[in-house]
Amino acid sequence: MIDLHYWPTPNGKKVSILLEELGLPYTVAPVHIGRGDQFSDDFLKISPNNRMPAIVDHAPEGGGAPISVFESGAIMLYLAEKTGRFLPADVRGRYEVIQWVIWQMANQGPKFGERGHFSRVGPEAGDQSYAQRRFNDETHRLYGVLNNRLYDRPYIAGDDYTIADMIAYPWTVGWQAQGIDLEEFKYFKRWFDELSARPAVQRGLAVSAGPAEDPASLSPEEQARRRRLLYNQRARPAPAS
Ligand SMILES: N[C@@H](CCC(=O)N[C@@H](CS)C(=O)NCC(=O)O)C(=O)O
Repeated sequence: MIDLHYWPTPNGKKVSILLEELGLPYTVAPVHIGRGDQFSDDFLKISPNNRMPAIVDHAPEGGGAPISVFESGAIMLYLAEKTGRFLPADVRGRYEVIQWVIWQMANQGPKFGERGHFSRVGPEAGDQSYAQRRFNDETHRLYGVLNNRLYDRPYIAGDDYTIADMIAYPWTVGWQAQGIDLEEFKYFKRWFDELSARPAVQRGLAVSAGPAEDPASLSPEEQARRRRLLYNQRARPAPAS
């Protein structure tokens, strides 16, 4: 059995989609990031960067103690290796996939994430126009990278659907809010429509972490507390020796 430490964001949904595609049994352990669950001592033991997703595999290959993995790219690789699926075994095919998994982790995820951040910050943070333009442009550029990649192959790593597709897809579900015109990226759109129609992708996207909360129901004080918690993080002190 696998514990999925999860909150329903694009990074969390990468892993729920893969688990659904694999048909592996898992239980969801909610990490309510607005309330600050990611800072609990127990969670930091498995995810020292105070970010979800993370997994704990209670039945790892070869037996022994449970294995925990944080960082969604590492989790995708771990689950693909464990099951021998969605990651080719030959060196060429394998590194086609791995380089796109790392592309997602180093480019698409962070840049799209910062685009979202700078589009949300309020006027109290001052003029954000430079940062907004920078990350809107990067987002547009990265859609172009995907579109050009998908021009002459059905999936990101080639002929087969792999974890490279599953890791990039959830960040594109918000294309409209990201200011993207799908007519400009028709090869991307073909891929996006195909993945969106997969039942396991739909199940993975729908995985919840409990009843949805209406942000408007939060008091202004609670909203401000949550913004500080998420937007003003600084180093945690090391334990005393
Ligand atoms: N590179 C990480 C990013 C994970 C990440 O940024 N998770 C966010 C939610 S999407 C989080 O846990 N945020 C909590 C916080 O900012 O304290 C991964 O891909 O796993």
